[in-house]
Amino acid sequence: MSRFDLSLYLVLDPMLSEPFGMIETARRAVGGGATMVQLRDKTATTGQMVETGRLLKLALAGTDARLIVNDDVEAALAIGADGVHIGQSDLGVRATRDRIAPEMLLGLSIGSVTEAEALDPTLVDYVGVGPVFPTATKPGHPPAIGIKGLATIIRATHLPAVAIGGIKLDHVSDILATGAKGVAVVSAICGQPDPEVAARALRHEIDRSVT
Ligand code: TZP
Ligand code: MG
Repeated sequence: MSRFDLSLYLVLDPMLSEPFGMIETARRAVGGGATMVQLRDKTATTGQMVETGRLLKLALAGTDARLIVNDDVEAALAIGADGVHIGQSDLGVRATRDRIAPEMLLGLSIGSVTEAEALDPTLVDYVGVGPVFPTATKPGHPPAIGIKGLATIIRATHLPAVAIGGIKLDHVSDILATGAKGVAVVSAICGQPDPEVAARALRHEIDRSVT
């Protein structure tokens, strides 16, 4: 397998994951075909992130799934995560890259052509592009870019891109047709009656769309 596979990227949400908890949600999602798991908890302390992240790492051991930590570089390092994902308002690409090991992945959220053109592709491994559709999972998000906006932004970057924001099963083929390497989802997996079944359905649709 290549260094990382963006095709089915689970972003964890602690509230939405409550029925199973984040660890079990991730374990089941990976069982269903998720290739990346991002620990994203906007209210957790670094200590809590480390505690959850270490359990996640154990849960994913022996699978090909990569573990990414949102925003908290210190936690990512303590966990021994595979990478960090940051937004436009976080520490900054250069500062983050300087703090992590060279082999660690660095993901950056972008939502416009301007942001795509501004990033240094030698420092970033992949981009998260969105929100494609409006979503209740990220309150106060910037305006949705739509499929057309996604396609335009993807054309403006040479980096592998994963689409995010309001993505459900029905959107997968249109999303992948823009050149996106995958879909990143929260609520399409977290809090679903069975996260493994939900992930497997997405996996099937992804595999059907790329072949
Ligand atoms: N960043 C842009 S949209 C979003 C994040 C973290 C939330 C996506 O959640 P969902 O439930 O897949 O719409
Ligand atoms: Mg952030």
